[in-house]
Amino acid sequence: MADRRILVTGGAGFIGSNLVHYLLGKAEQEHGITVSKVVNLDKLTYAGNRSSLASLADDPRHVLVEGDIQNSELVAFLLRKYNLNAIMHLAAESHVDRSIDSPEEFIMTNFVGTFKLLDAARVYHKERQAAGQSDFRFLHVSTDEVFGSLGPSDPAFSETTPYAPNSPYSASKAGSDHLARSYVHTFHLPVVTTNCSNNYGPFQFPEKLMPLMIQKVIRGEKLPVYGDGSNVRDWLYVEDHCRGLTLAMLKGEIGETYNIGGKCEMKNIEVVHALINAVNAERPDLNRDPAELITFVKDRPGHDRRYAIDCTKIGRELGWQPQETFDSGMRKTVRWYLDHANWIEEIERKYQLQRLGQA
Ligand code: NAD
Ligand code: TDX
Repeated sequence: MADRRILVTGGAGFIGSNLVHYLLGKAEQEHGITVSKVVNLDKLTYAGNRSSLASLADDPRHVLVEGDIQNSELVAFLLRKYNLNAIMHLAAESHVDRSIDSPEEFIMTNFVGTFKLLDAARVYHKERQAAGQSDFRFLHVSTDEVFGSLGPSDPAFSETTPYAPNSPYSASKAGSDHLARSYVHTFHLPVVTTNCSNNYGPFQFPEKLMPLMIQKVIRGEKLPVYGDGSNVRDWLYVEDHCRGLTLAMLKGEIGETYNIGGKCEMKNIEVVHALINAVNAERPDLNRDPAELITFVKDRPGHDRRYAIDCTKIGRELGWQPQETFDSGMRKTVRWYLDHANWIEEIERKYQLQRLGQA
């Protein structure tokens, strides 16, 4: 159990790359484990970036494989070749606005892809069990969006809140959560599921609220706030999420689900003001004026009003608590984007080439 050999799916994306760095960095000390191999299976869509993993280029414990989770033969090959004993499944199409514009890829990756991965894991786990090895774990990484939208005074989502997904993204994730559950009950696959709130931090593709707004504040561009800006999200610094995922993988009860959240509900407009203030504090020369930049634009169709997470269970049972406050995490994040302009420029260049069909 102490030596973990892990297949991370989607490990070139935002949370996945932070997770790979965490597993091969702080995780060993924080959890008293050895991570001797991380096989990172990623399709390298627009959201996946080799450059987020550049500092691991000479680390023999990390292998990046460009491939699709829907490729069952490839998954089966990797599990056996590297004698892996855990899967941490993050690969997904993750952006709600894209799921409204073109939902099909969300169904294929998030639902069908998760099914293919679960089924490859089922066969592999059975083989290992027959050989006397029973230490396998499948961590299914999901979202708070599966629970739908809260009214202003509704209690936060708990693990027993009924599912009520409202976008093709959240519906595809909800479907994948149900598949994961069914594989525990029907096939005794040792799956643990987590549902987390909005993450922010380094290596996040600049289509999501925080990195998009930070870039625009730096460049002095208009900040498109959907609707009246009063939709509420709960915000969690990505490394806190990675710590929670690792704990759930190592210590979570098979078949259980754990909510992970930042205990930090904020209106979008408050987040945007906080980001402008933080950029101005780091770069007083920019001196951006919120009134000049903030623009209220047409609302997202079906825009969920409020998400809030009750994360008592993971605190009580696994001893997890967020370590960053919104203020400390947000300031680190703003500093990171200011210091890594080259990361943003490189992925913007790659994205433009992909759109032109040249990459
Ligand atoms: P992301 O979009 O930044 O990264 C997704 C990664 O998956 C990319 O590297 C992409 O190339 C890869 N990928 C996509 N399709 C693939 C396929 N078919 N096969 C292999 N790889 C594929 O996403 P993220 O924000 O890092 O989210 C990771 C996971 O965490 C997702 O499952 C998401 O639903 C969940 N989650 C995200 C948040 C958040 O705030 N970002 C919150 C809760 C849960
Ligand atoms: O330009 C914008 N303007 C704006 O007002 C964008 C991109 C977003 N928003 C609003 C919409 C949301 O209320 O900000 C909020 C956050 O938006 P996103 O960053 O797109 O995140 P969200 O839709 O809340 O979903 C995120 O959290 C849960 C992730 O993208 C999901 O993958 C995760 O499951």
